[in-house]
Amino acid sequence: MPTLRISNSGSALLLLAVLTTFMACAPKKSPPVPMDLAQESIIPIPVSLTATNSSFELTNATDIYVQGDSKELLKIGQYLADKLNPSTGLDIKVKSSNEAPAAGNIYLSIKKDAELGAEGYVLSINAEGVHLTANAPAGLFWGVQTIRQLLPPEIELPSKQAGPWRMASGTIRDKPTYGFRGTMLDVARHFFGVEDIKRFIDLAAYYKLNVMHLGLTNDQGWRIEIKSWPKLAEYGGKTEVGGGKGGYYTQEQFKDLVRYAQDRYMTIIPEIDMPGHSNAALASYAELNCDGKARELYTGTEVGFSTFCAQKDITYKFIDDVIREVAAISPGPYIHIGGDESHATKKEDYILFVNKVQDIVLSHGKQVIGWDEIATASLKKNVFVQLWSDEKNASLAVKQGAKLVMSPARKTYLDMQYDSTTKLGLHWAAYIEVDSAYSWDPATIIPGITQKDILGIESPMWSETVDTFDEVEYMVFPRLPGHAELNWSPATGRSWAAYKKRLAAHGPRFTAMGVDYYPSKLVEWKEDKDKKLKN
Ligand code: IFG
Repeated sequence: MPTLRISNSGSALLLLAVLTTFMACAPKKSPPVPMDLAQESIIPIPVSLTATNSSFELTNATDIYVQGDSKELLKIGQYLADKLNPSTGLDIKVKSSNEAPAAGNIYLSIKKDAELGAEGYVLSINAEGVHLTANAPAGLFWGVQTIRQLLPPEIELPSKQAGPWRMASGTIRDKPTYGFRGTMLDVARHFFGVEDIKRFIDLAAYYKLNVMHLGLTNDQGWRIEIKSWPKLAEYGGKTEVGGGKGGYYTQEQFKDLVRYAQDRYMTIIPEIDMPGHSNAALASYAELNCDGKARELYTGTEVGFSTFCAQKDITYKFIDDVIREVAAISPGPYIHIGGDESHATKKEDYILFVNKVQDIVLSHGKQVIGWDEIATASLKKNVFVQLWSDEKNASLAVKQGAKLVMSPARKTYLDMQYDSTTKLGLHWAAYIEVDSAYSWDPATIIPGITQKDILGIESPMWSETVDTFDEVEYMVFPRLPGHAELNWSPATGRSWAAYKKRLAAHGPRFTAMGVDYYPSKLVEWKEDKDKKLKN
């Protein structure tokens, strides 16, 4: 400590008095509270993490700085600020800067790091600040989800909370195993409005999923406006399972959903299920039926009784019109053509139909994805096949050079009951408790199918037995976070015993986000209030 040399005692006393007064007024910077980053409960678990046993605290002096003035980075910064401000009340602002900000702030910047790929990120936290870097904006967006999970669960509450708002310090390097990390909502059996879909997109993004597959058409409903065939939505969308009022998305509403998903680095995959699961269209236009007779609207839950007429030219004119209009409002690369359970279609007609429809989708600049039965046709290049029930079709697909989206029903179908007492859902594939949903590996579940054949996992939520989004949440959570981890995190070292401890800490996060989750008895939920069992 340098010693002060003062010529005489008077000025020494004066100087001492000034220093003491100054020290007394300076804001007391309490020393950072030690916290252990390795004890945090991030889902999906990051690839690597180094804890440094300190912490960073958000204060009313904290702002979010983004490097440069790119609108995209400012949007990600604002997304984070909008997640932090309601519960902290800190009025965190988003600012652009060309260099790292002063201490006490959060900084998002693009920094080349080849190992991280297109979606990876590095999150560095110390007492002075938080620095999130990535090769591309998507990586920053996924790193922002990790920041959210490193703050107390109360951060997700919509109203001002006491705090403090501390994050454990250290460094996280993270990136996904699979590039296609999806979930699906069947909006045809029961219709779910725009706000429900936006909420599902938000919740899926929190767990770093990047695909939202919407089952837009089925026997019970046609849910997307097609201007050249207006009765599809107006008539084919007017009911649902159980006879309810149904509904549909106008093309403007669908474009709004696409934008909302894009802002969360999520791709919407529209599914037009065909040739089967098509009663709503067959009820809307008589000419689409082989016998020229319009079908009745259907509000039951049987499957396999409907088919487009593969032998009629008008069928392909119709499909070309539909695919053209859906492709025009779907910036993502894929159109899902369904292809499942076409029990009313002759085999040779099914193959003729699927081969023709693949050409139609390709002619509109989109890539085909379909349920695993399409592998029985002649697959074009670059087709994705979604395994759901027949493992032989998966092998057929891979033999034809297709890549697989893994949705084995007995592991990923979120409409399956948890156990025999679950009031909602079905169990034709399996009862799927939370541990069973987590304890499998897509790269080994089918003999002969390995990681190189797989794009990723998608978790479908079929809606025969649910008609509110609350009920969807009950079936989707807490199983979807486990699937998100199988999609994002490395398979090595994975165990239900370790995962369930992290999942337990997400109970309060689900509650803070208003998610009506199934409080499985297999998990010691860190909920401080008894959650009434909905079973
Ligand atoms: N199988 C049907 C779905 C739905 C589902 C309910 C597929 C690909 C059973 N097809 O899954 O339409 O009815 O669990």
